[in-house]
Amino acid sequence: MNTLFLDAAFSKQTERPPVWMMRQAGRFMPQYWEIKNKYSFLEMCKTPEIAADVTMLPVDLLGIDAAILFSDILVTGEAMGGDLSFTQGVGPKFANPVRTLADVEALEVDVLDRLQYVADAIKVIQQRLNGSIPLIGFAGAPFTVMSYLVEGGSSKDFKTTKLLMHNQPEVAHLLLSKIAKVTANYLNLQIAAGVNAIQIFDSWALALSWNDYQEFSHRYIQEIIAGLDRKDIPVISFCKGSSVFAPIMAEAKPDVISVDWNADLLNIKNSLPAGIAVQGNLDPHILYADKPVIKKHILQLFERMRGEKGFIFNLGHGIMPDIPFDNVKYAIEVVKEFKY
Ligand code: 1CP
Repeated sequence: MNTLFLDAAFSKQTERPPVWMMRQAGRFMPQYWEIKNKYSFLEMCKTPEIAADVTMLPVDLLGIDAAILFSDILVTGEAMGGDLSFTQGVGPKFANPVRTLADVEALEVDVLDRLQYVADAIKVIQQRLNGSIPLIGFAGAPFTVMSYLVEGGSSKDFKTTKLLMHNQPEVAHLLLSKIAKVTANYLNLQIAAGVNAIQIFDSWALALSWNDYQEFSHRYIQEIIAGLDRKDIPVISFCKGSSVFAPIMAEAKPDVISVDWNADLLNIKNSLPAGIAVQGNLDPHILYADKPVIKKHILQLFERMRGEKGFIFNLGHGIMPDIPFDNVKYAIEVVKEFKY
């Protein structure tokens, strides 16, 4: 197996930084659309052979150092009772938003059988990967998943979610603790099925104040990580807002913190306890630019991180759907040609 990714995640020396990209299997790929045009998004997630086909696209076409399971962070919310749909151009929707104590009480927690399709997909993917590179499993963090359940979909300001947190904190905490229980069980299901690493996505933590981040997000991530059957499986904690929250994130004891693009990556790494690796943190917008610009920005980051153990190259957030495929491929070539 190519162990670059796992070695860097455990802060061991590597000959170059390993590379994978958030949303590497997705809409920027013409081959993704060939599959997407035949099935709905949830059908793709729930049919192990199709989820495996999509997971393998960036493995075969881009040569990344780690694959990530094709699924979505919202499948936990669906399993708990959320009426989830994805519509082209609209994004995710929960038709039955969770806003009252009764709504929260109605959500189920003992739901692993409804997520068995993910374990099945992991087994098919591992057969296809055949030991070539590691497979990353993932789940959404409780705060980010809660925001979709409460808002009923995407949000710009998280107004309804924050009102619930501030006016009825006990209801928000009941909801978060239910999501956290399901998430820990769900990640352990993925570990048992054979993933080699775990990433927790708290995409919208950036919306929270320092105190609210600790009370409504960090606590639950800490609980999830503490409940994982980790063995030799590294845990990556990602949030937008990590430039600010990294010191709190470190208290949950992940192996890796995935950093947004606002911060200087070396400064963040130096501020963390020894043994926590960093992942990141190219601004994904760089991938719209001309190739010499892409190369310059990647090499700048690598010069800054030269000599550091525990660095995984990635973007500060996911690849946007309209980034040219060729630019993504080029960026990965630049990384793979680099030698420390
Ligand atoms: O229409 C389509 O083709 C569906 C688009 C799509 C895709 C390809 C969605 C809907 N989800 C995904 C896959 C996905 N989602 C992966 C697969 C692995 C990969 O290649 O990275 C992962 C890890 C996710 C996780 C996810 N879903 C996050 C966290 C990561 C992030 O980018 O911040 C979030 C916030 C979601 C919610 C979601 N699902 C889909 C969309 C369009 C969104 C975001 C909507 C919004 O902005 O609120």
